Amino acid sequence: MVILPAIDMYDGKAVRLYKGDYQQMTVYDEHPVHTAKKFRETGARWIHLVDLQGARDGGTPNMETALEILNDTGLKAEIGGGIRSMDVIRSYIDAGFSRVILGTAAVTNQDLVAQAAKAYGEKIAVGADIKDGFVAIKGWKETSRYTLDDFCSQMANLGVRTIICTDVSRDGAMNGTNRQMYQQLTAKFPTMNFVASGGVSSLEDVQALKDMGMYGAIIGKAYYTGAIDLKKALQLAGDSVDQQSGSGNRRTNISEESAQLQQSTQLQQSPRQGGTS
Ligand code: AMZ
Repeated sequence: MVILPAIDMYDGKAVRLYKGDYQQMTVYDEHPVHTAKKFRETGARWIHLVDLQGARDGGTPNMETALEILNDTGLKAEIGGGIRSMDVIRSYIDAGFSRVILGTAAVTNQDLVAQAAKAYGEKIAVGADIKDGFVAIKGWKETSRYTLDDFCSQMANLGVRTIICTDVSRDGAMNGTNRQMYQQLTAKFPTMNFVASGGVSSLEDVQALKDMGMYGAIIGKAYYTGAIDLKKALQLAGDSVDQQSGSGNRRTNISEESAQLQQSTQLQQSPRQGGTS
């Protein structure tokens, strides 16, 4: 499973919101590229970036910051927030982003989704941000009429394979991720790649998501608060740079470490394990 540590950008800074509320914002880094470099040094291969102003207002005010992160770290990057036209999709992909995420446009402009999926294939993902049972748009300030299931079916029909699914009520809340929702999604849409986002707060969450066949997990607040040790999460998921491309002994050591970690995680299962909250 892929682990994507996250940077949400606002005014060029790395911030976190509580349940997507722009009034409840914590600034974690005035210069997000430093945080991104730490992700890289820790062994991450991927980064998840969101332009929060773009998501709320449209446009891409944090594009420069995003490009700096991409170019200075060499991480594989996905980005969402304000991507609502083919021109913007093209700019990000031409700049070297591995994946762009369409949220609002996936609800309001499905011709764009189909056109983009046709032109860029796996580089196009959509965000399914679930609020009160329906897909939320425009910085999670509005909800559409799509249920998660209907939305995923529709996106599959349009040629999209990767869906980043956020339970808004868990985002930044550190209460654990919505395992039941992801379990149902992977069972119902076995050919899709699902990325879990929102509330991933422990190594047990990471293990559970991996076990149910999720393609990826986004780690946001849990990284910034120290609740999740990114290196351990990467090892548990089998996604650190060393595991993917390391040589000989180092690789063996990491596999052993990963097995031990997995064992100890299973031993320390929290009461939440297997539950829904
Ligand atoms: O935290 C929020 N309020 C928020 C957020 N993180 N609102 C939107 N987003 C993210 C989505 C998706 O990655 O999870 O922005 C992207 C969607 O943006 P848009 O502009 O396509 O709807």
